[in-house]
Amino acid sequence: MFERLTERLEQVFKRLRGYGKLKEHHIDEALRQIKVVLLEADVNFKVVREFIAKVSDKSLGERVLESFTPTQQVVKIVRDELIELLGGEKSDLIFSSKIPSIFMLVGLQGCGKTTTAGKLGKWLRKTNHSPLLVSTDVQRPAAQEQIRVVAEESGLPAFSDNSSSPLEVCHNSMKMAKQGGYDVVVVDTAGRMHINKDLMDELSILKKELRPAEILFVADAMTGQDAVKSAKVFNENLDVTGIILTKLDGDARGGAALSIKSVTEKPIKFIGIGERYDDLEPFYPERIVSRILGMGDVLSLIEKAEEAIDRKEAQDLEEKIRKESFTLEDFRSQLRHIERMGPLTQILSLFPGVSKLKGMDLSEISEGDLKRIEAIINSMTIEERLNHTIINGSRRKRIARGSGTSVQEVNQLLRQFDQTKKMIKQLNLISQGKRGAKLPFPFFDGN
Ligand SMILES: Nc1nc2c(ncn2[C@@H]2O[C@H](COP(=O)(O)OP(=O)(O)O)[C@@H](O)[C@H]2O)c(=O)[nH]1
Ligand SMILES: [Mg+2]
Repeated sequence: MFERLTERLEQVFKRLRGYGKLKEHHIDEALRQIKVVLLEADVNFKVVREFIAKVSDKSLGERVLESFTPTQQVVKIVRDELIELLGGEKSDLIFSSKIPSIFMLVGLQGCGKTTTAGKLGKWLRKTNHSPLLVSTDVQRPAAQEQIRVVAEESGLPAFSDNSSSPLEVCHNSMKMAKQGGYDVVVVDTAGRMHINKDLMDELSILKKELRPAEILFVADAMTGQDAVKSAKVFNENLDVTGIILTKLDGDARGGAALSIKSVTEKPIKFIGIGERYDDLEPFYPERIVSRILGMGDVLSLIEKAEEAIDRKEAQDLEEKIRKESFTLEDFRSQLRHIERMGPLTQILSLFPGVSKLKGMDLSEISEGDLKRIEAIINSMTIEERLNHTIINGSRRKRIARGSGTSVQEVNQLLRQFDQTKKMIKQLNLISQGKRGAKLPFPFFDGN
């Protein structure tokens, strides 16, 4: 589903992540690319324009550019706006207070109405309803036979008789529903190749007489903007209550899905993802967007990480790392944050060229180790903390005594800190593109 869209958006974000420091013009450029991607996916151009304007508004503020993770922030804004575009919240079916509820399926020929009647019936059955299927297509000879077959294949009852008017079939089916204790009547209606007045008149009469709880426009996602245009006309004539998008399993580019809610102001309630009667899913905007962005897990990780971090502190630390003025004092304050995924490891992982931190997994340090390290640093004078190179043999002895540890342990900590500093230096060389810069084993893999 939407593979190409996913692929293209990933490329845009990847490029964005590649810049060391994100600038306004980088975001502008990314937005231009996203615009092209959406237009290529056949999203309605007005929808695209509004979408880009909203994302741009939210991305170009200081808050994003100066945040700890500007690219992730932009990704998050794009995600949130895509969710909005798809309707925000999941939208449930509405049942009438009087039994039976009538759900009318409307749409052009071939969009999947009859198949969807079977799918929806099956889904209703699964959610403890008792649906009856009926078709109001009395013109096409095969239509009544077809709804019987669909009902049989999906294990549901269908009503059909030899009535000559759509309204009459409906009224008769209503009687059967009441007698048989069916609480929902799914009404499959006649379609046409193109929108015409006859069809709209017929459907308007049905609407007026039946007072359906739902009029669901069935849209073939494969037809892109054509589906959106007909949705608009059907909605203007019938004031539909929701949309079912079919054939999302095909090579639909995503244009219909991303435009239809915005253009009609009606929610997508279900999606059809295959030809079988089980291939119908309630529509969750958030899940679809995660699929489109192809990074469901990554996004939630980003959110977790952001919660855990004091942004201001993270920025200060990043600055120190870049200027190589990271001291034992900073080291100690980082150790205190280990239980909330300290910014140190995260910032390091943002440096270009560092794919994965290895051996730097501070979470493996035990509680006891932490206490000892902290005690050692506490026993240092402030000069020592700010400049560890002055810590000679006699100072080491004093610190060991003061912290109740051994000189070996003090040495070990200083060695560890030295290695961290070296690693930081190498990272800076790499991010500045210096050749020959290598990451010291055993800290992590470079690439
Ligand atoms: N792949 C796929 N095919 C579908 C889906 N929904 C319907 N179809 C197919 O679309 C064609 C037309 O469906 P039909 O229900 O007869 O459309 P109608 O003319 O609107 O009643 C049939 O071949 C269905 O199997 C879907 O979600 N995915
Ligand atoms: Mg049909």
